[in-house]
Amino acid sequence: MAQIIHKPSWHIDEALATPHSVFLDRRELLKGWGLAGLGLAAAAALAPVRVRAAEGPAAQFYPAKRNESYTIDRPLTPEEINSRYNNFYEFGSHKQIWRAAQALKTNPWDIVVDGLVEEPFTIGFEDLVGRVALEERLYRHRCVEAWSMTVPWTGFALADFVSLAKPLSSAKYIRFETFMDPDVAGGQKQSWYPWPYIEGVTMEEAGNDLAFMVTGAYGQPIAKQFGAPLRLALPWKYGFKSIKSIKRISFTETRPVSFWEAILPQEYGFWANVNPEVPHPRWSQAQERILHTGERVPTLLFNGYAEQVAHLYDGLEGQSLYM
Ligand SMILES: Nc1nc2c(c(=O)[nH]1)N[C@H]1C(S)=C(S)[C@@H](COP(=O)(O)O)O[C@H]1N2
Ligand SMILES: [Mo]
Repeated sequence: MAQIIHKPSWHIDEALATPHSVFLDRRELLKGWGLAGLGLAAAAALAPVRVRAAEGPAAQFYPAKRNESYTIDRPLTPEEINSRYNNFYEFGSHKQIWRAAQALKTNPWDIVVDGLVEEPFTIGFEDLVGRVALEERLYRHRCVEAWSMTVPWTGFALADFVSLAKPLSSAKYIRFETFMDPDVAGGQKQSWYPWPYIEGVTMEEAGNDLAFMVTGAYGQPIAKQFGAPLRLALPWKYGFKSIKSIKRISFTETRPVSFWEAILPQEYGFWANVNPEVPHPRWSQAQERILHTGERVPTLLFNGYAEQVAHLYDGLEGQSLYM
């Protein structure tokens, strides 16, 4: 695996030197589970790692009805695989962070809404979920590391949240911030990272039908390692845009600088739209590994969602739309 060649001036540890590189090959991972060469039946025999419906916040809303407009032509990634292969740097940079993430306390969970809105407010997660309509959607999920999954998310349109928040017409972007609690999330003790995790979208992107606020997966409240109780899913962008465990949502006039952009602006930008023809500076994006089968398939422009989102970028061709 190629490393960054030039050393940044600031302190960098070994894990940070390869953010978003593949620490574990999928085959190694399956080997680690004693599953190499075995089929799905064996994978399914793994104990599921998830919150039981009765324990999760807003559990009474599950399972939500599937919206058939958002189905895809790929098999779903088994929950047992997905829930043990995550990126959640607050809990470490390895691929076993699902265990560490169980320390997160998600109930109660308040979300601050501020910035360019008629009236800033704080809303409890359960209260928020009570004001929107939950539905299930099957989405592709493509990490910049060139692996992909297919996930049955439950949630509500980001546009519905925007209506609730009542932004001013001067708002051009939405900035999302993850919780900050180094006592619970050991990764946040690594002071060379610019915690908390930040992500952002334009108001136009937020209004697109595909932009989804996720509260559940696999028919239940989302497991902690997926970013409970509230995360984003922006399926036409690389996975790092889909920020987890959101605590604060701010409407801004200036473009937010995201966590990864602050660390490595030459590798991770604001737009991060999936494009097979634009390689990451250290690896190709032409193909992806479907996580649970190991199959390599061609990556699609906008991760297969070009028809729904390509128009969002008309007139922006001069920008780095694909990193
Ligand atoms: N707060 C936070 N959000 C995050 C991350 C993170 O480390 N912290 N990782 C991102 C990356 S790189 C990816 S690929 C997805 C992974 O989501 P998953 O673990 O549900 O597959 O979450 C994104 N959201
Ligand atoms: Mo990622």
